[in-house]
Amino acid sequence: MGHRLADASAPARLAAPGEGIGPDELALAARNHGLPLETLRHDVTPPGLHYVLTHYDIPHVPDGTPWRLTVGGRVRRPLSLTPADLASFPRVTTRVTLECAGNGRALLSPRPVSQPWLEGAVGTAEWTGVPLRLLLAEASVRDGAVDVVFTGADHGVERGVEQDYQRALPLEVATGDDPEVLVAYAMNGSPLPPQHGHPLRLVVPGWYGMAHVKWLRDVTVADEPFTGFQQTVAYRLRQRPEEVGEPVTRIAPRALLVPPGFPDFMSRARMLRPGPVALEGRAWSGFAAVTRVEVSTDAGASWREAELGPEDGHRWAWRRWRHPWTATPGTYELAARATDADGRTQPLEQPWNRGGFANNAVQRVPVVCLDA
Ligand SMILES: Nc1nc2c(c(=O)[nH]1)N[C@H]1C(S)=C(S)[C@@H](COP(=O)(O)O)O[C@H]1N2
Ligand SMILES: [Mo]
Repeated sequence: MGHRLADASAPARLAAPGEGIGPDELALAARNHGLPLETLRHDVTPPGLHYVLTHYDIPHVPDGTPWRLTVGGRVRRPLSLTPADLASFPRVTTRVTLECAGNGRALLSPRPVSQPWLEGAVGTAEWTGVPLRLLLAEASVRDGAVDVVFTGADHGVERGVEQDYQRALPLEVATGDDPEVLVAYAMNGSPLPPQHGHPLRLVVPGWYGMAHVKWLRDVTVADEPFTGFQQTVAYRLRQRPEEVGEPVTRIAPRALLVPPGFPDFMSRARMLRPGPVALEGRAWSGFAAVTRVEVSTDAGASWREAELGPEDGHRWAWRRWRHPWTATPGTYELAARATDADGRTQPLEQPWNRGGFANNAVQRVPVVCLDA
């Protein structure tokens, strides 16, 4: 008797009311770690602290493994490039804040059963590589192209569907220069680490993580919209499983606080002593520059303007913000809220969707200020 894959593409499950994180979600959470929020203090996230998300296995690609990036489909000159060939193209370094579309999922109710992110699925790195538009120009895209499909070297099964990890971008995004999409071969000045896509990955500044295909091995220009699992089944905003849904694309604005004071080991509850406290954190948006961050120390009843740090030419990276506060004994709920140049801001209560995507509800940080 043979073994077959179960129900192709059954809808993802929602947790029952009060159902805790199960062993499957724990296994995912232990593989795919978030950014410890105290490390929001770094402008560029040090290696190993950047969040990681991998649907299947991390491919084993030791140094010296032959690797080819093929560029084909509706092009006049198909390419087959080694990582060394890529080094002969112009090199660009861009500081990019990357966030998983599922960040905040585990805080939703009902909770979509998947990688159970709290708020740490974010990190900022300096990515170095070749602008994708130059590779596509070299390959010479033919008329009639609509999508560019990116394939990673990792393979697995998701909801009964066996697949290579694949995502597409519309042609105008793939060939655009704002943002400029990169085929990256370095992170923070070193070759990509295994978990971040060694030897090559896509970087799509301003877009949620799922677009940044790791272990990139093929780029195919297509004359029809791509209908792969990660494009049309996963990563859609839906209320009900049968809806087509809107695609998940750019990163919604979000501010996060560096949790002040010191934590309780088990509960992570924060404690601090009376006196001046510099509330600080980071804010970003994939749509337009962050122009405003407000801070609340009374659970969102009142808000005060935080001081925003300089953009310093890093449009696609998070911005620092700060707000001085003097703590007196008592309990507080801290919150921060970002607004971008298009006027997009963060909701106090999250509008729900089945996949738990693009949850940018305001973070809440309960703190206790002790008696001296
Ligand atoms: N090949 C491949 N690329 C991938 C993924 C994957 O599972 N396989 N996961 C995507 C998702 S959902 C996210 S959030 C980002 C995470 O990138 P990071 O692990 O470098 O932070 O990679 C994206 N690229
Ligand atoms: Mo993700």
